[in-house]
Formats: sequence, structure tokens, C-alpha cells
Amino acid sequence: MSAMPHLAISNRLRSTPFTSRVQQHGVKAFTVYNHMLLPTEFESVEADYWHLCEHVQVWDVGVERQVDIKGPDAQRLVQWMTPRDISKVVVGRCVYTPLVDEHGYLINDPVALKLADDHWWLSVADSDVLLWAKGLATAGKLDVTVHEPDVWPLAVQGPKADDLMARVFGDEVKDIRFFRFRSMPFEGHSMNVARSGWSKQGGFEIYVDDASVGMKLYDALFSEGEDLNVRPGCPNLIERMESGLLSFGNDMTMRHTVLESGLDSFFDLDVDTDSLSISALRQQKAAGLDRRIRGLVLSAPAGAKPVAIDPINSFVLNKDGQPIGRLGTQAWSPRYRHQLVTVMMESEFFDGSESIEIQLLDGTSESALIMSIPFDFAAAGIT
Ligand code: THG
Repeated sequence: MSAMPHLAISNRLRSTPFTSRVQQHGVKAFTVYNHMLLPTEFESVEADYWHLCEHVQVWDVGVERQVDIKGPDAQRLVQWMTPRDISKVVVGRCVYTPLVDEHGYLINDPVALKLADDHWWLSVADSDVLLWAKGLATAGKLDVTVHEPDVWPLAVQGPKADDLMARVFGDEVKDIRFFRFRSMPFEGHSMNVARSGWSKQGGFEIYVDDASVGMKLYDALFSEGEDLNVRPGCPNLIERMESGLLSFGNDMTMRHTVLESGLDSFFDLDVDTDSLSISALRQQKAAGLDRRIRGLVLSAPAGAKPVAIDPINSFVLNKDGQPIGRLGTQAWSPRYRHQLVTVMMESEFFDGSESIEIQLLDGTSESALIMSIPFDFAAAGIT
């Protein structure tokens, strides 16, 4: 095997105000997300995982771009894009809002922030929501402006996040409830701070809207957090799989419907909204689904056991070589000591069965429990 290829960093791969700091901190790998650099590994994915679960990390998630929608029709445009009823959302709230096209296919799965009655931010995952929103607003003759502001979220995640944030922003920050945000001052400059983040270890996201204040903030988090063992981190593959946080582009894509992706737990199709997707989704729900996202937990707790995939379409194979569905993500869980897999599984393979024998990369096969996501480890008898 040759060495891992490098990622050639050009102006098309936008940096964040924190990219230089992250490099000084010895980032080992980046991925590309919204045409920007997203760190994926510092010490090692597993070492980063244990540290995240025990201490506190600062994550450069500036790639979570804000699509700023402002004007008298702002709420209308957001409601067009999501099947989730947003009519009762109050200012200061964050809402997880799957964005869905008129045929039920997923466009993105942002956290939406209601900044004012006529002003929303969609904090997007990796796809060009800005263009979709501008297109809808133009074609629909809506009275809104849609743009991407210079905002770079910085996440502070881990069990010591409250302590660290209180040292930097004062004790008041601890009063912010889950999925709420408040404007909080740092060095005389106010920024939105939410209790949220892409891990289940607790923490905050700071929506940095000034690059130089942001760099001072970044440095303050590290100097104030020295005795808390603060380290740089990033969304962690192992932690987010154990926690059942789905990654748009990996676990589900624009080729999957929101129902296949299992995100219908976040909305109620019986509620009438002006969502573009509502009639398609009602029809699909009534007709039944051909495939649905499922978690697999490999039976043998014997160390990392990657599953094999068909090289053409990345389908997982059963022991007879039949493709059972597109592989989403797989990771070895060092806590539960089982291989965890997400797969967009064809219904014929899970209807009526609780387990399936699948092929592994090493040529052997192994039985796997078929579960819904998030994984219920206790129900699987795993502690
Ligand atoms: N924070 C911000 N922007 C983001 C992400 C984020 N943009 C991209 C990506 N992450 C969007 N996807 C998700 C998916 C899940 C969650 C957040 C963003 C999440 N889910 C919780 C859960 O599933 O339990 C809570 C959902 C809820 O209660 O509504 O946190 O992380 N700024």
C-alpha cells in the first residue's frame, strides 16, 4: 500500500479563521464539507473519542455554514423547505429541520435558529442549501433576502464544557437550556451561544461572527481550560455512531427520502403545513417504504471487523453475496466492543428478521443484529 495521499489545499477549499490554529495543534486529517476544511482527526480517532467523553474539546466547525433568510416571507420560505411544523417555534430556539424537496428527497438536515420573527439561520450540513433557497425565493417571488454571512461556529463539547464556558462567558452561560441560544458578550462583542453540538457529551456552539474576536476567543478557551485538559477536537466518528447522530452525505444522501432516512420522528405528517414535500411524503408513507436506514451490530465482540462492500455501489452483502443495501458508516466501538454499521437496507432483508449474516472484508461472514437508530445497546444485551 502506498502512503495516504495528501489533500491539495487551494482557494476553492475555504479555510476558517481557526484553520491556522488547528494546524498548529497538529491536525492529522481534514475532510471537505461545504467546500471548506473540516478536521477529522487529531491524536487518533479513538484517542480523540476517549478524551471527548472525559474532558472538553474545542471544535472548529466553521464549515457549518449559515444560510441567512431575512424578510417578511422568511418563515414562509423555511416552512416550504421542511415538513416539520415551525409555526410555533419561538425566537431563541434551535430546531432540527430536515430539508426535503417536492418528491420527498432529502436536501440537507440543518439546525435552524429563529433569530427574529422575520429572520432565520439554517446551520447546514454538507450541500448547497444557499442555492436551493435562493432558487425557491426567486421562483416563488418571496419578499426575502438569502445570503451566507461570515459566521463560523465553534463548538465546545464534553463533560467539562459548562466549566470551561463559564470561565470565558461567565456563569450565566450555564442557564442556556438544550437547543436554545442567547446573545453573549466576549470582550465587548456579542455572539449567539447555543447549548447544542454534534455529540451527546454535552456542550455549546458559539456562532462566531467576527474573525479577530473569534481568534481571541479560541485562544481564551485554551488558556482558561488548561487545568481542565482542554484539547482541539472535531466531530468524532466513534462517538457520533454510538450516539446515533446521522451524517448527511454519509448515512443518507440526496438520493434518499426523508422517510427512508428515518427522520420522520422529527415531524408529524398529520399536521398541515405549506411544506413542498407534504403530499409526496403522505403518499409514500401510505404506500410503504422499499428501504429504510438500519443499524447493524456485529455479533462477535472481537475487535474491529469491517464489513465488505460491493466496489461499484457500496452495497453491504449478505453471506450469499446478495446486496442488502448501501453502506452508510461503520466504526468499531471501543466502549461496547462491537462493530457498528449503518445501512440503507432494502426492506426484504429486514422485514420479519432480527439478524442477518453478512460478509466481512477479511472474507469471513458474521451475524449482525438489525436495529433501529439510535442503537439500543441494552436491548442488544451489550453493556
Ligand atoms: N450544529 C450546527 N450546525 C450543524 C450541525 C450541528 N450543521 C450540520 C449538522 N450538524 C446538522 N445535523 C445535525 C444532526 C443532529 C443534531 C444536530 C445537527 C442533533 N440532534 C439531536 C438528537 O438527534 O438527539 C437533537 C435533535 C432535537 O432534539 O431536535 O443535535 O451539530 N450548528
